Amino acid sequence: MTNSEIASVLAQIADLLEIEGENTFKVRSYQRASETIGGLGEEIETILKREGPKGLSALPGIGKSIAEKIVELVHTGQLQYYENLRAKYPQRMLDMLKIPGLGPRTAALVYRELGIGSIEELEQAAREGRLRQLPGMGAKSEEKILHNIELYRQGTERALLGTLLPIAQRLVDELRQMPQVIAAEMAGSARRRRETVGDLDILATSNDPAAVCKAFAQSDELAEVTMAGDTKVSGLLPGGRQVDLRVVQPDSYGAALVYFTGSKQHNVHLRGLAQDKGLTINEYGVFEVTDGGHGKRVAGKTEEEVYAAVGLPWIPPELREDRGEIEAALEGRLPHLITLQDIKCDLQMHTHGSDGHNSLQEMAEACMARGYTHIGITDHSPILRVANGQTGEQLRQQIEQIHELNAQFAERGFFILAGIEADILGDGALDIPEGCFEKLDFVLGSVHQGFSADADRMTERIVAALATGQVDILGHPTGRLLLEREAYGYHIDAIIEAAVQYNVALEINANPHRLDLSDIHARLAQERGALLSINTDAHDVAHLDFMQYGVMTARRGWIEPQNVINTWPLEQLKQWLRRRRE
Ligand code: DGT
Ligand code: CA
Ligand code: CA
Ligand code: ZN
Repeated sequence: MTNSEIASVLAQIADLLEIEGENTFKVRSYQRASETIGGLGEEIETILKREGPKGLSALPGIGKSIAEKIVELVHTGQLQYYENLRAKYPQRMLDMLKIPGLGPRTAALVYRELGIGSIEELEQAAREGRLRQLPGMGAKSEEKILHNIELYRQGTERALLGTLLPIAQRLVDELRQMPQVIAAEMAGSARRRRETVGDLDILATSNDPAAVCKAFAQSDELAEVTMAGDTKVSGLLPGGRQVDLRVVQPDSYGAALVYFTGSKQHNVHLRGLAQDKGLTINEYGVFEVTDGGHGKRVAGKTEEEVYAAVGLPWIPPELREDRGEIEAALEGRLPHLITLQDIKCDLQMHTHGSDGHNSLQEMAEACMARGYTHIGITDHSPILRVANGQTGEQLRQQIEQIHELNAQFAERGFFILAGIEADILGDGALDIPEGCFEKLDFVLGSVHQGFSADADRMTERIVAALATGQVDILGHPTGRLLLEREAYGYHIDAIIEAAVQYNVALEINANPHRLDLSDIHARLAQERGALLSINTDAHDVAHLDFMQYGVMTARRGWIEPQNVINTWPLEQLKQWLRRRRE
């Protein structure tokens, strides 16, 4: 049983208890336990083997009774308490909670009063105007529920890159282990590192495709195999998402990779280039065009060869969206893209100081282990009570503690910058406690409240914040949550212009739910001369690994390392931060 499976059962118990009308304390304890386990760096099974149930109770937020339930779940693969709760309600009742804005209280209400136990039943009731008779509901709420069901359905058509990429990587690794496989690679949007992915496309090359297909169909990662041929396997992942494997001949591998990596628009453009050269390009190779159809094969074995045949250098998959990369390649001006190895620091993370799961020291150690030379700590500011924002007194203590740690870390070549994630208030002022600005090394300003304001007002508010001269980095600039919440209204041009004018770096928040700025906005920012900062916003040491997704988004945005302040040596960063503190 994996940690995420355990976390999911605990989260469902919390939802069911809330539907039951249980007290919030009890509900909250299951939610916390779920969050703790979901964010653990180590498998629960390993902890149990080593330390027994005691090892569980030692984790934050896990009491004796929940620890016992986890032990039962791990040992028997089942939990009676959970099964009993589930049995009280229709099978698909909890699906309703996946609809944005629909909580357990509403689910309980519509079930109790109208016997509604699934999304479809809820949709029908809303269409027929039967929800408005319920207390606290009206025609407006029916409209909103219908709109949100629509949003939910769109969301299920795609999944986060952060969810699917690790699975795709495991599948590719399995293939590479097979003796018959010469090479394997993911293709499609996952290889292009698009922020959301529809389905997984995987390619392998072998002289014995049937054996590869047969072995792949046995993979533990697949919940179901829907089509098993001699050169192609289609299957479903546990959540129902599709995976396609194609096994091709070595002569065609490069051509197939180009074809199935896409994007479709990129491929169409390539075909045009080929045509101009009297060539035709497809998933099998590049061929000379003759009167009778396909003539001699000129390329196909590798991607480099395929691109070279149409007069291009190899183009990184992240750029293959037909957003000017082919023109740039033709003119020899493809960007020198940033890589994960360029990143020297992470400048947004939370600790026990606010809503993080780890101590300052633990975050610092984990960052050192990732090879960083410095980091910035940015716990929440006082006004954000829901996230346990720090008071001035607490912040001053934290800064003291950072100085002490820095004295210890000096010999290890590591430095912590004292920062804050300061809320941008309604008028653009920053929520920085009295007398703290001078003590801080930097300020990350973010909007966390008042999302319903219109685009003009929100933009004014953000621009006003940048104009205070107190902000060094604008955190998650548009507030979007992928597949969940649209960005608040904003005018990106004005925000970028202000970032340039006031010398503020715009964040690419690397959390796979955010990736904010997006690839397109990041590219625009770089073109206009703005600086960028890629940060994980980690609330747990495990989240520090999100950095890779931020870098992927940056690469899709054509970002070069020198424009990202996280690639700078500490001295250069310090000097830049001092620009408004001297
Ligand atoms: P997704 O799965 O919606 O996130 O996006 P992709 O890009 O993975 O698209 P998918 O899975 O439909 O197809 C994988 C690749 O196969 C796609 O990027 C390009 C190639 N491909 C699929 N259909 C066509 C087509 O009709 N023409 C061309 N030129 N290429 C195609
Ligand atoms: Ca795909
Ligand atoms: Ca596909
Ligand atoms: Zn935040």
